[in-house]
Amino acid sequence: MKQFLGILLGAVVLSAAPNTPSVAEARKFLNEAEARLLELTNQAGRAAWVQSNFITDDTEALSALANERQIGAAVEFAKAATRFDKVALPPDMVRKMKLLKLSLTLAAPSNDKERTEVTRIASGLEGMYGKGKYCPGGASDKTKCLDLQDITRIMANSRDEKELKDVWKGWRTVSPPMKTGYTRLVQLANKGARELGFADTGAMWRSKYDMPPDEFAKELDRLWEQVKPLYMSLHAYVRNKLREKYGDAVVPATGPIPAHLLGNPWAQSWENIYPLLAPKDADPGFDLTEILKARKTDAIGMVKYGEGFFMSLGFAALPATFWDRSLFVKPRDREVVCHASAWDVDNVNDLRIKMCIDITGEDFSTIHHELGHNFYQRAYNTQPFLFRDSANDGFHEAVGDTIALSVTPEYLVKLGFLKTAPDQSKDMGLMLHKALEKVAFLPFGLLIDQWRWKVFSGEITPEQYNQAWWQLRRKYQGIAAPVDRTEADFDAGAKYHVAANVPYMRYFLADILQFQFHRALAKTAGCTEPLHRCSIYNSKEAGAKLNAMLSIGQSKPWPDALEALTGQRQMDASAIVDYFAPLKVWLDEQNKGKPVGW
Ligand code: X8Z
Ligand code: ZN
Repeated sequence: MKQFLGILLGAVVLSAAPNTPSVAEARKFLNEAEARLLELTNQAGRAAWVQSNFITDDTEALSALANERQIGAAVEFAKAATRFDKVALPPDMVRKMKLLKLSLTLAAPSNDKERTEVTRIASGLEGMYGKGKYCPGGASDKTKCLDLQDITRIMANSRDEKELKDVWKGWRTVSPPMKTGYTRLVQLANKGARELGFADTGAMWRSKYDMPPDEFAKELDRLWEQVKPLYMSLHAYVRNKLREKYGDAVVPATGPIPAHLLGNPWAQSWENIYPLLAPKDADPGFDLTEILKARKTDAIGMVKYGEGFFMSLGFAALPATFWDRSLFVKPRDREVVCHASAWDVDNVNDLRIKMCIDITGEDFSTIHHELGHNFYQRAYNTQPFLFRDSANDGFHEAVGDTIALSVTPEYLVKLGFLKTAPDQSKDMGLMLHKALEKVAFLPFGLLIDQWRWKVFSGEITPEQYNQAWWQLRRKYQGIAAPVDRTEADFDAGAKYHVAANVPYMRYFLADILQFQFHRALAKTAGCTEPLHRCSIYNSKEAGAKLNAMLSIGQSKPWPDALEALTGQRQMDASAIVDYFAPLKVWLDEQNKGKPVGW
């Protein structure tokens, strides 16, 4: 059979030989594709901006239409690119052809009706999430309805177990109506992915990392094994402290932690419960939220601090249009998608963020995160269109977080937020606070797409969506739902990125990469302190090094970009492990004689 195939293929190739396209034709094709995709991407970006800033049936329809056109063209170009598969092209053109086939997150089917359907579903799901509210008094009493910002505040600050359980459950009333649409989205997106030659949408997502998709999955296992012991120690310590606070009946000695007690609607990062867990006599003896509030910092003031950090590294100020066009505060009179995001609407310099800023330390970090996207976007804006993206998606998510790691006590002194930096001998608190943000997040970052990949492949069927979701939550995070769940619930849909179909593994990678970046940049900046005390603020050398990596965009495989900054070609969790090494020792001492694991 093999030989037969060989002969057949040979015959096809031979007869096709005279028509083999030339390099010049390939170049012309790429130029046209880039110009057209830039135009359609910008149109879709504008429509999406308006939709997210003003959710109505009409803006949803307009955004869906623009997406349909953009996706339709991208699919056509990806298919047409296969015409050049056998042509010997220069490396940059080979890479562009490859990226054309990989650029989509949602590959709609070529059938017009189905393409319209899937883009409408996608816009609708994001809109449902954005408009989502929990109305404790029932639908009749709208004045009592809580939006996600209200729920986030309650989960961050309340220590009333009943109230926490109520809002935890309440937020999950927004997602069951999404399940039918989501199930259909999975079917249609898979059909589109198959037309492009991928087994399913998950396989398409895993193909974007300059290595075979199976090898990428193995890389993730390797990285997770590197950080797992650290997570286990943190989990055991937190469970024990929560038992002391809420009692044995609520928090089991050896089982998973109930998901409503960790200070966040999804239990994805736990820094808001730091006060319950703080070591005695430890720093931070300061609370960034309180400092910001006491200084009467407003939303724009918070963003200015973020911009100031990037400028201290040598980056140019944000354009005036950034300040005119961004959304910083939740409007009172219309529905918006509050989930924070960063945009470059013309793919050159129309940078914006959209965020319903709260004056908190958590949002101070998120602002740096978002600006990291904007400064990255601007750094690669002179690349050809197909190279205007990050080295891999984890890089995009890591840049702003890397900067936020430099928000050290010494930096806060420079801003005038603190009179003096606390003594290093009391740093366990500082490190624990950071671990509640970064180490707690690792298994969450990993599991969302473990779930979605199986959903796309069909290994998890719609009848098993919720049960499989909680199995993974238990397996990786060691947490459990505080109330019984059934398949009438759709808890995955209560997370933005599932409703909005945004891949999530990027955040797991970013959690690892940002420490690798921070370690390299701190060295460049000449810092000899422990890593958690290093700030690259004001270091033009570190800024130049960072910019060298950012400006590569996606023009090279990601190991080249990583090497430009760190000298390493592999993602390496030793940086995060080293950063928290003293904390690990301390946690293990606290956990002595107590159960670890679940
Ligand atoms: O979605 C985000 C950013 C926008 S790209 C705010 N993050 C993830 C999340 O909120 O779930 C940042 C950390 C993880
Ligand atoms: Zn981001």
